[in-house]
Amino acid sequence: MPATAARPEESPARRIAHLDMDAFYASVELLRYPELRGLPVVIGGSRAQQPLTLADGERRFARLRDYAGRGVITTATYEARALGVFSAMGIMKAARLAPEAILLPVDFAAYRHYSQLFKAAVAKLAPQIEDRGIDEIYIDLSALADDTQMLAQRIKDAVRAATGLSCSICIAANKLLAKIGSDLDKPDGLTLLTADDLTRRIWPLPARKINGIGPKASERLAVLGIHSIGDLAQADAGFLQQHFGRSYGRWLLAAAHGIDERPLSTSSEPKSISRETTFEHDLHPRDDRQILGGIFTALCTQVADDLRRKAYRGRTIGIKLRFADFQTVTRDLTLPTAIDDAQGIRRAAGECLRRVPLDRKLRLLGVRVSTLSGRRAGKDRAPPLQRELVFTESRELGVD
Ligand code: TTP
Ligand code: MG
Ligand code: MG
Repeated sequence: MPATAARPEESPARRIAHLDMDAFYASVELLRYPELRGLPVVIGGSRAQQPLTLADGERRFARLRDYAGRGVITTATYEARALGVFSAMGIMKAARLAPEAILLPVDFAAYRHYSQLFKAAVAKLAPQIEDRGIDEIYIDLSALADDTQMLAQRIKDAVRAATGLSCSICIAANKLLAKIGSDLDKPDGLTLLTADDLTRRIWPLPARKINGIGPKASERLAVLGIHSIGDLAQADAGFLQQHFGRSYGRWLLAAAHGIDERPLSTSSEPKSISRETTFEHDLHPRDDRQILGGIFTALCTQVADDLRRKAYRGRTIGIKLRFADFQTVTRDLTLPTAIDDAQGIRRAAGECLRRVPLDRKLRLLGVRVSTLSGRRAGKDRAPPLQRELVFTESRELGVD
């Protein structure tokens, strides 16, 4: 075991919570359509899947079996997951597994609203928060006096009171363990992990449950006979460093032993803001020039709106193209001054576009603005780079 293993006993124990909303987008939709509670529901459609309200007030919902297109599922209720339907699965594939499941369109504005509500509710109880995206946060509870279980319950109650939604929370000694733990008793989980739980609850889990071991690393570990976190913890330090490099090899072993000294990063400045869309049908830059032009302009407008809503300007404007064969190309350019207007973004993105040979069909188009500076503070210096905000949508187009 690495020498740092004894540290947690020496330093005053930290209490770090990870909170993650349950089936977030789907749960927000159920607030709006309570008659769908208990049913398999999938979120991922576009406007075409908007429920119809009949003359008698009854609502008619789209079913997965009626879907035709290339949209992807953002999330599904636990009832739909029981049928094998999960995030990132194609809707057509999901339709074969759960043809009767309800399909609802994505409504980012609503999810952002509830995201703000739950974060504000937690901040009132515990202000040390690291924002990890739309439905999750870390909370540092170390400075608070109360009993850990009571704090966790109070936070869950506050989230429910503010939003009507359930979340899962884990309190552990650090971010790494809290993140793994919040998934252990989902949905509506309240998990406390102590030092004893490492071997009992963490080691039996697959190595990929560690945030930072992605699909590639977990595949390489599996080839080496390392499947569980426990396997990883028992591995030889030199062997891991030989296969994964010094720094990642060391980190892997420390992570498997539940060691993580990272503090919370409490400022939540995004490093880029982008919008991208996968077309319902591949589009050719020549034959579908007008449609593509419209989509391109709309993406620029959306990014400009996102920038202004979040009070940022950006100097680097980039584009992303994915061709029908999945080859992905990006181009960007950096302007002398930061901008947040749709026209300026469209002009710069158009420049980038001219640097890509457009001779094949496209399946995705994206626009990104980075090198951000806070507009509100009037500073022209880029804030610390921490995370990316990407709004992905699947768009239905009336073309064959
Ligand atoms: P998650 O927290 O990963 O999932 P979840 O909240 O739906 O379900 P769980 O109870 O397991 O936490 O993601 C939060 C939201 O982010 C999710 O509701 C939809 C969106 N999302 C996508 O759009 N695409 C994805 O591939 C994933 C994983 C999530
Ligand atoms: Mg979640
Ligand atoms: Mg999440």
